[in-house]
Amino acid sequence: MKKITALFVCLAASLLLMACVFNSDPKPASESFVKVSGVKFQKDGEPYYIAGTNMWYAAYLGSPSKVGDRARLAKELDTLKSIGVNNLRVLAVSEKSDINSAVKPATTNGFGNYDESLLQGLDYLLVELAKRDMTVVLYFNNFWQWSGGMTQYMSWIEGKPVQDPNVTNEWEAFMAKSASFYQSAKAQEEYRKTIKKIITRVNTVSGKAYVDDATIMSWQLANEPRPGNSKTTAAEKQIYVDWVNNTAAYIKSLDPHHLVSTGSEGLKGSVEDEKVFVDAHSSVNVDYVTYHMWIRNWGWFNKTKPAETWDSAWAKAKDYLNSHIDTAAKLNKPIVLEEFGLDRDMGSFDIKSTTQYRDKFYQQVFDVLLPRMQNGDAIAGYNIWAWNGAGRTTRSNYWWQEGDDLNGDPPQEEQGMYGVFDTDTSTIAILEKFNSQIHDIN
Ligand code: IFL
Repeated sequence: MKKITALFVCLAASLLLMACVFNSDPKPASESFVKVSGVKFQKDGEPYYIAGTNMWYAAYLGSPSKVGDRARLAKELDTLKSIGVNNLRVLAVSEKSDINSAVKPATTNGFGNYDESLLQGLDYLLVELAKRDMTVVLYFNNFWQWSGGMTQYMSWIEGKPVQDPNVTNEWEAFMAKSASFYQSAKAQEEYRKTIKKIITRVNTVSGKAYVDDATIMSWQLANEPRPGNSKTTAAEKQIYVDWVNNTAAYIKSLDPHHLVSTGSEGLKGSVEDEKVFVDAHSSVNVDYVTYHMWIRNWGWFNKTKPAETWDSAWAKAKDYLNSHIDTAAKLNKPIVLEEFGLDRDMGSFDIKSTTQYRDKFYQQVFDVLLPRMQNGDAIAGYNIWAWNGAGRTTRSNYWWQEGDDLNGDPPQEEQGMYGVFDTDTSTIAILEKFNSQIHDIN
């Protein structure tokens, strides 16, 4: 009898094993990841164009803690999905900072001290994006101060407070401090620990390992990393390029299937040195090229003299748009215009103010990108900066304070400056039309 029971148990175990083998998904986990094919993206073997927005705070909304707002997150994602948006660019981690220009709370409260509820917000976001067949670009750091970023790393290491450039107006000194991050062995060690922490995470909502999650389109080194300020030396430029290449290689060593990108603004974020931009996007570990375009921040357009400055600003913008696509073609990689935006008319932050120049700007940008996409050129998508959606401010001075709605305009800028509200119907109509046009390209 014992023998018969043992035989039966053995048979049942074998059948179970066979069932497991035959039922297991034969596709490798990376099958539906966004991939690069020449100068284009593909997903599930089909062309994949990025029709996206920046929403740096999306993982915050997913948090189960009081900073989160899961109902708002669902509403924002539904609205974005309904107008054809298929990609978000999102901040993965923030660093706790005391300055007014930085978001609070933060993911990292000191080296190795993570706020698990914000990480769970990222878990939740990934699941909500997957439900809507959307993808996400996740950046690990920030050259600017609004999320703590590189200067906060240096502040922890040196034990000195961050000098907020919104207060000091010393942007050159700020950029030099931010760029000192690349040269600090301790900063690099801690940065890599954070990268590893995120990449090796297992989603607490879905149980899926991040490395297996096709919702993640790309890991990104940082938001707008620059080699330094206007006085950057040749040696510092090389340090920056080495940092890009070494970090990208490190990410690939942890996760060979996901794409890796820099978060660079292009020539303007490369101390206007074409070689720096090209060298920072040449490595096999950097899968595609990124660029940003800020016609008012860069002094090409004057928001209080729109009619007088528009034509010359647009001439520069058109050249910037096209020349970067040509550079990407030479590198034989896709390029994404992953940030651009313009103020509401006359620089108003009021949600009720008009957006004629912003609409004109978006439309003209899209009129440049669409034929180049249709022509098979290297431009593979865009993300506007940024989506405010249902976020609102009640502050008469428009500055964010802890506990306020989170908006696409980060705390270092007035709420309503560049963000698109869900009531901006003329702008949204332009986005919706362009998204449908690019989804028709194959
Ligand atoms: O908010 C800014 C953000 O830090 C960025 N680039 C420009 C945005 C608007 O000034 O990454």
